[in-house]
Amino acid sequence: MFHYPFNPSELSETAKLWWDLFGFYLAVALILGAVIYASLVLIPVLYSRSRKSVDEIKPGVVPGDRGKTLYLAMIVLLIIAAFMSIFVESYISVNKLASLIEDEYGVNVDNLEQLQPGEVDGALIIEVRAFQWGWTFIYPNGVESDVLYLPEDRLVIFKVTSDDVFHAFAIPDLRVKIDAIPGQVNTSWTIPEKPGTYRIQCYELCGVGHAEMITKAVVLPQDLFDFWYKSMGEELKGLEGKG
Ligand SMILES: [Cu+2]
Repeated sequence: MFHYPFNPSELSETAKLWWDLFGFYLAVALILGAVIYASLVLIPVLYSRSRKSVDEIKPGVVPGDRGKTLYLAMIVLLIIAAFMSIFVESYISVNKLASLIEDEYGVNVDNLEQLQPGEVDGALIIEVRAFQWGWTFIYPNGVESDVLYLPEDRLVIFKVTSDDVFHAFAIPDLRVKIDAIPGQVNTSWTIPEKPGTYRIQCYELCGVGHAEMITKAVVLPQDLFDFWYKSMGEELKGLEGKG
């Protein structure tokens, strides 16, 4: 598991994973870039030293010099190894986080579609409805809000859909992004790690109000979130009782 030492954000588990993978891809790209640019300089120098006349070079015939052929073969192998390492590292990192979540919450993050809104082993499932132009967040206790309140250090699962056209739900700081499609429910998740206020924005051009389709995610310490959640739920019950 590669850890990116310059990670500017430990705001959520998904953000941490994102930065670690970004760091790994960057390292691979830098190494590969260095080898390729060095080759651009080295190969003409190596070949020019052989001072072969144009008549000696025959199309389709590899020069007899094994050293240069070996050098080229190693570059090709390195490029293949670099791509393989990206696949392997991504697979290992994603699976490691998934198994941690499975241990803690009993939830398989590859299989969230089956879960129904409601609380599952301490995880919070929130329904996200996008519309032209805004957001509604519906909690398991029936509370609806246009600001997304989240508990710190708890698995939060988003069930995302749209009332009208294609939108995309995103909390960039927490590295959450998923399409909101009418007639379809897409699932995403995160574990917020730091209380604070983060921007929520639509990432799919959805009409003239697209740029203003902004709200905020407020991550609260668990006790504060529980207080908000309970008191809003009781208020809702009170209103329903009167009606
Ligand atoms: Cu939109």
